[in-house]
Amino acid sequence: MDLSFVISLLNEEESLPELYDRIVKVCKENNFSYEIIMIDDGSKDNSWSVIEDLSEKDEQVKGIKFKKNYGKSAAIFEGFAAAEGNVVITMDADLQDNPEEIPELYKMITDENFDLVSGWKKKRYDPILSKNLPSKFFNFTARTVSGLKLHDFNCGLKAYRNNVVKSIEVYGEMHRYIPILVKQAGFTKITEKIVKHQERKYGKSKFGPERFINGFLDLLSITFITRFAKRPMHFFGTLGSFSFFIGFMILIYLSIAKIFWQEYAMTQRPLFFLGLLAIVFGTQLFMTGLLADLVSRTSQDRNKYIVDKKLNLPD
Ligand SMILES: Nc1nc2c(ncn2[C@@H]2O[C@H](COP(=O)(O)OP(=O)(O)O)[C@@H](O)[C@H]2O)c(=O)[nH]1
Ligand SMILES: [Mg+2]
Repeated sequence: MDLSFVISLLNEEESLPELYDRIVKVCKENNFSYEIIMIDDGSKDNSWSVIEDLSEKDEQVKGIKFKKNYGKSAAIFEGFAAAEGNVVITMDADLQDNPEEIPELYKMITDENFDLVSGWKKKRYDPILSKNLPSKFFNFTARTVSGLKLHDFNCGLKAYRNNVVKSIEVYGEMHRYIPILVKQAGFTKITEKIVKHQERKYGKSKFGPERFINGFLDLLSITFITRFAKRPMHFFGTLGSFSFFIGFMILIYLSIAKIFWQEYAMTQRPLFFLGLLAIVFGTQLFMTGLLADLVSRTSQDRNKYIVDKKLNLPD
């Protein structure tokens, strides 16, 4: 199969039929074999019955219905698990992304050998204050942290090589940072393509202001987890030992001073408290590292590595 579409949605009953028609039209014109996986994330409207209708009409339409709203990352994760096409395309269901971009994205994966092509809504049709500016800030931070030169990390329209989506775990609100996850999984051919963006035709945006805070915390945790999750002691242990060492040296110095030349009590010197603090703080960091190490030892995927190729061995 050439293409899998993974479409996660929440309350998009009006958009779905048109979205389906346009995707199928593009696929027919280009002779792509396809499947369309729609994940209904606990919609309160008729989205699911629309998906049921579509799937009766066309068996290439596959549906997953969540019992309740788990979030976009969860939906995308399930969609990825089901995707069989050589190229996997994620799209928003609200028709803000153009299905007409698909052939070009497909070609970039198959012919130009990219692992991930991320859309870039260079010209956005969203409110400036509540959307565009915050998103510029996010993308700047994400760029700095990850070293990936992308302008629009969170664009809904993306194309992946199939083994890429099987190698990453999208959870929490990590759908915003999928390119970072892909990079951390060891894929290097990541690029972007300018895509046309449309104004929302039906309904309204489902992401409110809470996404600023969540998005920011997720960025921190993604940076930390991908760098240190498998070896937390390296992070905490280094900091802790350093702090402990400084504190220890300060106290040694104060003791020597007291023994040999200082007349008033050691506790009257502010430096004493700094030394004490540094020792306590260092010990705590060290213990945190030790505990984190114990936790990560028992974690189920402590030995989960992504193997690229094997020779004379079963898969
Ligand atoms: N699975 C899932 N999808 C969602 C959720 N909220 C929004 N979406 C989908 O994500 C896409 C983008 O959402 P939208 O509200 O248009 O966000 P905006 O384009 O950033 O304003 C649409 O296809 C929505 O249906 C959610 O809670 N869960
Ligand atoms: Mg939208």
